[in-house]
Amino acid sequence: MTRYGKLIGLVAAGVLAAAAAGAHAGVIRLEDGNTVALFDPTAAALQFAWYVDGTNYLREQGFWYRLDGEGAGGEAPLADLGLVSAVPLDTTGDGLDDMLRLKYAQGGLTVEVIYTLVGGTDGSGWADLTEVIRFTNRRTVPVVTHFFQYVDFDLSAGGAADTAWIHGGNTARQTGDGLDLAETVDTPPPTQYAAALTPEIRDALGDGGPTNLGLAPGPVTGDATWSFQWDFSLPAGGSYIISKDKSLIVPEPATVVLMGLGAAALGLRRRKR
Ligand SMILES: [Ca+2]
Ligand SMILES: [Ca+2]
Ligand SMILES: [Ca+2]
Repeated sequence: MTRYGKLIGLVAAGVLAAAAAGAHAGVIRLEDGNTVALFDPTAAALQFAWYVDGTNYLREQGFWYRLDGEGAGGEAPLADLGLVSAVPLDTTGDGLDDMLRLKYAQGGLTVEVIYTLVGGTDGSGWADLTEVIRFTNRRTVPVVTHFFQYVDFDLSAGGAADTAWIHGGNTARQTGDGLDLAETVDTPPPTQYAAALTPEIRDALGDGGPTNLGLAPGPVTGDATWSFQWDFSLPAGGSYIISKDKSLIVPEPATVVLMGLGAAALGLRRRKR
């Protein structure tokens, strides 16, 4: 290799390394048992991966907000409020972070998000993620808030054959390829909600105008997504807390074993014949 060739090689390697670091800048990884969750606190797709037993089932989960009388009138990703801090924590003492505390703030309005990830044993196909969102208004006037959670899971291959629906006014369900996902809002139930095929809801949140989800429980089948919307007035000096739990269940190993036994029995019968 010529001197110039070497130089170009070194520069190219440096550029690639910098690009790789840039792509991963700010990414926070939570891990527990059989599960890994990846977050980018400054992106609209705040959580962009959720692996259970080595397979990623999440394309995007993010929060959006609209404040009456502020901004351009449409919804903005939570990151637009301004990230103050992002602190991963290891609460189980195994050396792996399993909790993430995020804090966003703007002009006396603070939004804190706390994620807690709990995995199952390897191969169990079970994992759980809880989210607590706390709003605090330190302004001297009330803040009329519209807050959205947008979720795009892909359970079947490419997410093309999933079914999603909202039931009981507070639970989102999604199934596909034998997988079962449930997200329950423990408190308070959303004011509005929708299940729809991608990219309908995501486009509405990003279109610059005010969006209200109405009550559209589905079911929808295809590349399914869903969204919850909370409408509330945060009094001066007041706070508001949303608490949610999401769990993903792959068919239980016991079921798989029984299916395997059934297939073996069938094979035995065939051989006897
Ligand atoms: Ca841990
Ligand atoms: Ca909108
Ligand atoms: Ca999807």
